[in-house]
Amino acid sequence: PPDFSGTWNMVSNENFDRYMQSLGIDLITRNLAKLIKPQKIIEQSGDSFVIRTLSSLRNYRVQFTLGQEFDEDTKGLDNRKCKTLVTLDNGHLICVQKGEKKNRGWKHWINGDDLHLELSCEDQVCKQVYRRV
Ligand code: RET
Repeated sequence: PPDFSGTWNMVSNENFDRYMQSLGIDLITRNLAKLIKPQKIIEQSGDSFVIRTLSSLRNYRVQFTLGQEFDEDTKGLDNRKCKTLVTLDNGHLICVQKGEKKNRGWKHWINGDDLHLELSCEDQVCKQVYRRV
């Protein structure tokens, strides 16, 4: 199984604005968020993960254990509550965020030195790539 641990810097970000729009994030925040390249810091030990998304604008931290649903508060993003479940399937870390927004979640996988992240909400998919530092 892949080891997601490490520090990763964003190298590309497709359709982020429309993804943020689907979450109802305001225009000012979206315009600032589009300009930044966040860093991901992932700590994985066995089935437990801490993922930090760091940026000059805002930081976001999520902690979970594979297969254990938890209450996620997307504080600082769209400020919603979700019932969140992350599983590992064929090297893909798959997250489902049940709540007010349909079809919400994300997928992480590694390809060489690249960490891929696909973020979904309603009919929008944002594709991000991060490179290992
Ligand atoms: C930023 C800047 C402020 C506005 C928004 C942001 C989006 C953060 C996202 C984080 C996703 C985190 C994940 C964690 C687990 O892997 C960059 C903080 C909206 C979408 C998927």
